[in-house]
Amino acid sequence: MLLRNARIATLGGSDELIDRGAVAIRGAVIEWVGAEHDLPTDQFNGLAERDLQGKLITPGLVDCHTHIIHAGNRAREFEMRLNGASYEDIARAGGGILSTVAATRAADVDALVQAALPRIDALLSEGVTTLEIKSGYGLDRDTELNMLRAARLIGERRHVQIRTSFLGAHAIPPDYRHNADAYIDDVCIPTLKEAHAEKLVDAVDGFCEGIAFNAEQIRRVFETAASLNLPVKLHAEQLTHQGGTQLASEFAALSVDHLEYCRDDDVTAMRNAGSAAVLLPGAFYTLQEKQVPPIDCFREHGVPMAVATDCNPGSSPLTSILLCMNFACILFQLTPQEVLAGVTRNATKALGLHDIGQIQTGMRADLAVWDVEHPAELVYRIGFNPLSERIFAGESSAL
Ligand code: DI6
Ligand code: FE
Repeated sequence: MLLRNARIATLGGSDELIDRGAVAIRGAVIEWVGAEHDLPTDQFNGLAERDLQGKLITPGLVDCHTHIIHAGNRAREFEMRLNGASYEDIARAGGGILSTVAATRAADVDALVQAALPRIDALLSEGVTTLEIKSGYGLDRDTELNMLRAARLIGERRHVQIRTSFLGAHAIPPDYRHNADAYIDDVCIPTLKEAHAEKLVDAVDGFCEGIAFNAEQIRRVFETAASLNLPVKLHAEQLTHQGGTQLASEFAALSVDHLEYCRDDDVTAMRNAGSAAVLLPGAFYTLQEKQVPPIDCFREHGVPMAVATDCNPGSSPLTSILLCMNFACILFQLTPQEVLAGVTRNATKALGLHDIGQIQTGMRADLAVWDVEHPAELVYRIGFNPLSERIFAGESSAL
């Protein structure tokens, strides 16, 4: 198809919009993008033309950090936190992630898919075309594998690209309560190998935190990842500074995520490693965190900033990427341009993908068409969805 008379945010480097622009799509691929007056019309005679009447086209949005597959909910803990309990208190008392682990272990693959689909659909309805999904609520062999199988099934049931991350090192399961090292060696690492053999793993993640694993335990998981040629990413410095960022940088992590308590020398390590910073304002908001990630330092060192929902039942029960973008501006002082790059070009970097995230010749035609004049309009409204059309791999899905 040939989309004409559109405003286009290509995310190709400059923030400039193309006014009266066109995008030519053949099959799943973008064949041409530019201003209408430069369009080599004869080259695209066969394509179905569509007049977009000035609507804005952006790359399809990429939610690069979610725990969207899980069973149950944690509304009760939400109430406990409103009454003064902290996220860490609840985790140490055996609630938190472990309460979702109990619910998730009790669900089969099909139940996990069914539970996740309404949340997935909420994201797709806001223009998401690629979504990362982590395991990490099984913490045993069977359930970790089932979560990843459920993630792959979602990619078959919906027009969306799914990227999986193995997060076996997410929390210490009750059966290994005083033996985190044995959990890593006897469960986490063997399960990672099995999941990889079943082609269920695109990247390996961990939670480096006082209430989870220390850097030396995560290191063993990352060494296994390296031996399997899998890229890594890490939840680091979310609640306290634990040195996860330095470790992740040693392994040239695709991304380091959360980062509220990260320091200047962590940022330089990330820059040297080429890692993206994934900012998760939904967790910051939900936990009423006060410490903002060092945004100016990321800017100064040119560390690409991505923005994601962290959709999970505890610290970020957020299924709106548009609200997440608004949070990133209001809570972290990102500009609307930075936020748009954060859910497109830079989110793509955080996943190690190269064929999406921008509107460029040769890239896959994953696009979002918005009934707005300017990208800032996507970000500033609260709770309004101006998506007019979503195009995944060249195919338009009516809303
Ligand atoms: N950090 C998070 O924000 C999620 N996991 C993590 O390591 C929270 C997961 C949960 O509370 O269920
Ligand atoms: Fe997370």
